[in-house]
Amino acid sequence: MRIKLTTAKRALLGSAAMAIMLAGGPGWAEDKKPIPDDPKISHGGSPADRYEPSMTTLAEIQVQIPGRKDGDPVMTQEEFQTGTKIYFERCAGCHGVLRKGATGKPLTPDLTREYGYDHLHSFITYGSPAGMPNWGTSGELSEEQVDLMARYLLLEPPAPPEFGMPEMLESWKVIVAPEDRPTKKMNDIDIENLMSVTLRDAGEIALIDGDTYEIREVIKTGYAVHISRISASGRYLFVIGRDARVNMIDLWMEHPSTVAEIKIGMEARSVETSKMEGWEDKYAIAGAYWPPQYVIMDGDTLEPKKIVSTRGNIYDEQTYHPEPRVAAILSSHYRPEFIVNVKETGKILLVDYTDLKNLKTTEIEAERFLHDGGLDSTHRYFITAANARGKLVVIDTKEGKLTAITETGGQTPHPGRGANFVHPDYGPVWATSHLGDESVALIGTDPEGHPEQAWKIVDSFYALGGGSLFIKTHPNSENLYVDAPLNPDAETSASVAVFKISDMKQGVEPEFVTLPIGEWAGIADGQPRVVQPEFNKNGTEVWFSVWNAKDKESAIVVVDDKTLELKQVIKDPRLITPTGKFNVLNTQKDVY
Ligand code: DHE
Repeated sequence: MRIKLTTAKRALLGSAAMAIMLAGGPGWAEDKKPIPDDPKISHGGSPADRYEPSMTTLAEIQVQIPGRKDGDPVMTQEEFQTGTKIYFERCAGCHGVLRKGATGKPLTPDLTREYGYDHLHSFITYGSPAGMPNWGTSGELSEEQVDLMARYLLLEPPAPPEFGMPEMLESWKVIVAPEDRPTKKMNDIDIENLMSVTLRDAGEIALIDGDTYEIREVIKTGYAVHISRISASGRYLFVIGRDARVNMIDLWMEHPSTVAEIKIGMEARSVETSKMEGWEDKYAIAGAYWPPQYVIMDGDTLEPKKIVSTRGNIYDEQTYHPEPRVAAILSSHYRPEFIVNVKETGKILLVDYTDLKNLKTTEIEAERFLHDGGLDSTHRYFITAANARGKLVVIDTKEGKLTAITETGGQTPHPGRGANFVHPDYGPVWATSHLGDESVALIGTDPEGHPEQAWKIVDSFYALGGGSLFIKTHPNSENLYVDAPLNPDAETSASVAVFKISDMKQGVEPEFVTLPIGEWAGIADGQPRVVQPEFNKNGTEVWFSVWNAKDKESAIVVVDDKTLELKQVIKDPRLITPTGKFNVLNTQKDVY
């Protein structure tokens, strides 16, 4: 069954969603209850609120009250520990680990003492129009917790531990040495069509055979595992958990499994490997949220070679930021360089890995709050979202220079790696959807053939609703898929919009069909969200995660890209909270 939405229904869904989002608080209508057990709910009600980072690993560390002074509020060690846990899980994503501010305001004691207890108490209780969630009135924090947090913020923040070479070396394990690994592929899997699926709350990945839909392996990885990336040769799979544990998996083994692992910090989100010709599989790199740093590792063993801190000055204000997090990392195809997004200082680093002893880095002034992004179809340009600023930044990876910074016109662009296709009127474009509204924006990517359109937003149109995280197409596909997993409406968050690329026309709002993926999964219990379209290697099928609470059934739904009909529902008790999916060939070759 397929539903086609009328423009009126679309408008209604869009505006209802926006009304709820703009209200700032949870604002869940009775029939649209938050999805139970969802960690993101703890950040408040709007899609953007719910997408703020949780420093869940830092939340577990043991801290001491920093030297109490006369006049400090009385707080027991136990209360301080509880306050720290709540702070790292719910506040640090916006206000920073050290409370020096990020997308949210700084909350250092010099400021909080000026505000005073009563002000802090009501701020936490009622929130603010600027985006602070109403923790108290929404019931997210109890009256006791609001009181505790108002007192906690008057104290000096605890400093979480650093994580340098001794800690990394201590965590580093080579489980199968390179010389003991197979010299040829020892299994019958079509590795190029293998899908590495994040099982978020299980701290595992599932390797699913793209030909047979069979789960070939389930492999233990880091906590709240986040993304997978593939080495240039396609042999090694790298997986990173939010606890900053990197697993290196050898896909040639009879039963693919971890051959090396390391922890590169306390909180992390990104991992990548060297892809430049002549440097294939030589190095791996991972970026951390805490401590703010990236580390370059040996591509065969994960031996840590070089740790580089990202602490430094914000690109425009030129004031010091103590904790600029490392967001997306990509590998250049034009130079032996890693492309590293540094979120809070708004810098993109091009890290030359040819000589780690004499490390050369090009530091590009971009925009603050860099998040995710991908390459254009030629792989020359890196396009990335400074999402809290509503902008796209374009880097020329061949020349090593900033090319453009463009407003998308939407709120909080969130492209994943984005989607490249040839628009019938505008030529080659790259697309992003948005977290904060229902729009999809297309940016022209062909400065040679279409110089008028290059690096401008050439079109913007409506998809299902706000709360989109990922958008995808494939060179062999005629379709553009847009999800909306963080939309407050349960039906919308379980559906996907599909646009026919050849029907797109200048000046005409494109129609889309809505695929009820959640309904197709046939899950009776819970309110699963549908997240992250990912193609198989030939671009003939697109896979969706039907992401339910961890104690409820989830699924992967496979759709035939030509007919848009259901092809397969993959269910298995081991598929706990599936989210990201990474086809080996598409990820290895940066095809999206
Ligand atoms: Fe992600 C990519 C950070 C929450 C699924 N996510 C990324 C990247 C970053 C990031 C920096 C880019 C990595 C790269 O390319 O090197 N993600 C964050 C957060 O800080 C945030 C907002 C909150 C947090 O506490 O982690 C966050 N992410 C989520 C989720 O809740 C998602 C939807 C489900 C999950 O598994 O956790 C999620 N993020 C993903 C996925 C990608 C990703 C699937 C890779 C997309 C791709 O196609 O490459």
